[in-house]
Amino acid sequence: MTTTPTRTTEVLHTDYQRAVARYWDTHRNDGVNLELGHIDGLYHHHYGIGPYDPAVLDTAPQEREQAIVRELHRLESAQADLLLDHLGPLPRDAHVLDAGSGRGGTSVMAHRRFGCHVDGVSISRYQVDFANAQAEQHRVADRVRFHFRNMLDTGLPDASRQAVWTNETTMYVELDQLYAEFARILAPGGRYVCITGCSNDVTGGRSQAVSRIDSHYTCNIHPRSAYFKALAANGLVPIAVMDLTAQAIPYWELRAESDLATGIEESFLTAYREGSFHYLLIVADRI
Ligand code: GPP
Ligand code: MG
Repeated sequence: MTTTPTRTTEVLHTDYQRAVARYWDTHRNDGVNLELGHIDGLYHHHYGIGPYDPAVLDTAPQEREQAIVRELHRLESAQADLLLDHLGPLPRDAHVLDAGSGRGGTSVMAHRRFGCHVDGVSISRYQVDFANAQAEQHRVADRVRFHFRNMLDTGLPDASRQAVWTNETTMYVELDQLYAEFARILAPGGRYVCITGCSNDVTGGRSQAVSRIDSHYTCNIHPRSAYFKALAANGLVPIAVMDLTAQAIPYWELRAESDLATGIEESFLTAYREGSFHYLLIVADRI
């Protein structure tokens, strides 16, 4: 069975957290995420990586949009697959945490790949309910469960997780608090995998494009250095770091061609191309 977090403290601690919860509770008819998820029932809240097939842009007009949607979804699932490549191998009896689990797509994929128990936490009740309904739909609800909990304060027992990941969620929290919590719940030798967008300290202060992304999503993108400081301060030792920025650009180029574009595409393209923003994968082990 998956673990039901036992502590009954308040889930939302600050006005900012209440604002973030409200954002995700009210973003229900988000066309881009629902349309992509309808393809195979894996609903993601992260972006894609890798080249797209340029043939989709030459598809006949009546099929072009659906071809783009399929391709965007393939790239988003490829991103989750890359994250999972670094999370495992894991035994079937492993317990893992999806911290900021959204509508649950990466959690279902983790269970499919490893057979492991997955707990996801989100501060959006809507997302938790949606993700649990998906787990039922995929008939994995006995091993994949989602909880209305705060990833800074999960209520999970000490040293109870063999692996933890954050898939584009760390920009909503203080990293020191987050990694203190992960260090507490990870077993010694446990693995943490993060995919994130971060600002480039080398180029100085935050760029306009990064500020636009922050305000679009109500988030606070951290500088690159903040990740490594907070990991080191909490006994999480990096074993791999990949700069995925170049691989992230085609997704945004293709998304800009879609009717589902939300208006934030140009900010990502500008930020990545000018070098003020990186898309990183960080893998660390709990010592
Ligand atoms: C995507 O969510 C991720 C975030 C909102 C966090 C911010 C990520 C950064 C890398 C800065 P989504 O899939 O709900 O966004 P969209 O609706 O735009 O597809
Ligand atoms: Mg999305």
